[in-house]
Formats: sequence, structure tokens, C-alpha cells
Amino acid sequence: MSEGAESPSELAARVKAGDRGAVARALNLVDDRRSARRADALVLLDALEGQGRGRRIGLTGAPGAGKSTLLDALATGLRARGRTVGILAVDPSSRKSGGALLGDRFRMGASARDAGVFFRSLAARDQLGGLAEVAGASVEVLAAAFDVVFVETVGVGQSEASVADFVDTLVFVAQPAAGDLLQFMKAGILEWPDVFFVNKSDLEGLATRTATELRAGLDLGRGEDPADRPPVLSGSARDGVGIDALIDALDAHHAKQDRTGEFRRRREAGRLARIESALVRRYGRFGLARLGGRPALEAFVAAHPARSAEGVIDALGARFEAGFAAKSEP
Ligand SMILES: Nc1nc2c(ncn2[C@@H]2O[C@H](COP(=O)(O)OP(=O)(O)OP(=O)(O)O)[C@@H](O)[C@H]2O)c(=O)[nH]1
Ligand SMILES: [Mg+2]
Repeated sequence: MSEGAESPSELAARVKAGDRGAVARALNLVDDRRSARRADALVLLDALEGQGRGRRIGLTGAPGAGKSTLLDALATGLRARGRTVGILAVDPSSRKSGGALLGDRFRMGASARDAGVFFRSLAARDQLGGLAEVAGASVEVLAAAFDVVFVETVGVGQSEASVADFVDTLVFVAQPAAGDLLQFMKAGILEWPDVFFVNKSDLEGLATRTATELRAGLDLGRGEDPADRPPVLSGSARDGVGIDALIDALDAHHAKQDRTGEFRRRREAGRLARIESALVRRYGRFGLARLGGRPALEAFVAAHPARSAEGVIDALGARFEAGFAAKSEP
């Protein structure tokens, strides 16, 4: 069927049914900059809003830490448990490391040929901000179709903040011997992640030492009850060691989030943060203030619970532009 013949609500229904072709078309649609397609994209995203059954998990870590290799192993492990997997690789710079683009290692992996695993890469954008918006929308599409959605990004410190806005769980993949405690602290690595995975445990001794440093840092820095501190696991993505324990830790984190209500809180805070940063990117802090600032934003979001983040961004943007045009008329 040609794209033109398919309405956005038909497309949404097919995405929800897990149709891979529909998922690919939906991802193209939300990544389409042409304004004629934008209206369709918003109908699609509104139709998918709140429907996503998929848990969203961010995987971040230095270039070459083994994120893509780990994704391949995780996808294989999750498929063995009967779950479908969607993967989004977000590469702001399209940089090459170790001869492979972000996600390329995954593409060569065993799980990439499995029909229950879907992979998409977002690379080489004009600006980081636009990338974050497309990534947020892409995650919504994938989460409507698959049981578990992973987002792979390179990041040390600050850049994780924006990934954290559209995932439920953040995993930091540590390179063994990547640094000592002081370096982890300086990079802000200890603050965000929900789960730490020290990879390449097959390299004798190095992974154990890094895991010890990370645990020591978490003991110092994160004041919670020791039982609530993020787990520090280690294993070998290459050899498939420690993968089951990592999947169990992710499930345990999700179960805990459901129990405590943290799941809803984080989803709502993430949605609000995505909307706010998109508006600031478009109109600046001043523009957001003219819209009534954060309180007006929160009120608008609360009044439109069924709208997608993108729908809210466009609606508020239109309001801003209309108000501005009216005021600047002579
Ligand atoms: N020894 C060892 N090597 C590994 C392991 N996991 C990954 N590697 C290797 O580490 C290199 C980088 O792996 P990738 O999975 O591409 O790492 P990445 O974090 O996705 O890298 P970027 O996407 O470029 O940031 C490759 O040569 C992998 O084969 C492991 O558990 N043990
Ligand atoms: Mg990679």
C-alpha cells in the first residue's frame, strides 16, 4: 500500500499491532520535516499517546564501551523470554569509533535477523535539539509496537539528561578501567543511572576494579537506603556473560517503579521536560516566559492529558506565534 493511501489512524492501529512495515513508515513520518506531513505525524502521535506498553530503557556510555554489543545480547536474552524488542540508536555527531557507527555493531549481531527485534538509527542531524525531538517521538512509536524499547546514546555526564527525559530506566555501560572514582564523580556519571553494567569482564581484573570504584562512589554520593542504591553489575556482552542478571535487574527496577509510583512520576516529569526544552529551543527562555512560563505549561499539559508531547509543543508554539503576530501588528 502506498503511504498516501494510509490514514495516520490506520497507521497507528498497525503500529500497535506490531506490524514492522507500519513501524518503519511511522518512524519516517515523525522524522519528516515537511509541514504537510507534520499534521499527519501529530495525528499519529496523539493516537499512540498513552498506548505504549513498551518499557523504555536508555543505554549510555563512552564510545566503544560495548553498548551495541550489549544490546545485541540483551535482545537475544529478551527474545528467549518471549519479549519483542525495539532499538533506537541516537548519534548526535555520526562520529566513528572503532570503525563502526553507533549501532552498527548491533546490526551485525545475531538478534538483528530476528523478526521480533526492530532496529532504527538516527544520525547526523543539523542540531542536537531537533534530534532530541525526533528521538522522543520515535521512542513513542517503538513503545507502541514492542515490549521493550532501548535507546543507545553516547554520553558522559550532561548529555544523559535529555535521554533521561524519555526513558524509564537509564543504564550506564562502563568501560573497564575507564577511570577512578574521582573521574566518575567529575563526569557526573554517578548521578543519573538506575543500573550500572561494567562490561568486558573477560578482561581479567579490570572490570572488578571498576565495579568496586563505582560502588564506593555510590555509597558516598547517593544517600538512599543501601538497598535502594542502583545495582552495579558486570559481565561480558561479547561472551553473553551477566546478561540474564542484567535483564533481571531491569525487571526489578520496573517492578519497583510500579510499586512506588515512580513510574508515573518519571513519565510525567519526562514529558514535561521534553515539551519545555522543545519550546525553549524554538522560542528561547524569553518566549517560554511570554507563554506564561512553567506554570502555564504545566496547566496546559494537565488540561490535555490525551495529547502527545509533540501535539502540545505545536499547540503552544502556534499560540505563541499567534500572540506575537497580534502584538507586533502596527
Ligand atoms: N573483550 C570484550 N570486548 C567487547 C565486549 N563487548 C564489546 N566489545 C568490543 O568493544 C568494541 C566496541 O563495541 P561496541 O558494541 O561497538 O561499543 P559501543 O559502546 O556501541 O560503541 P559506539 O557505538 O561506537 O559508542 C568492539 O570491538 C566490541 O567487539 C566484551 O564484553 N568484551
Ligand atoms: Mg554502538
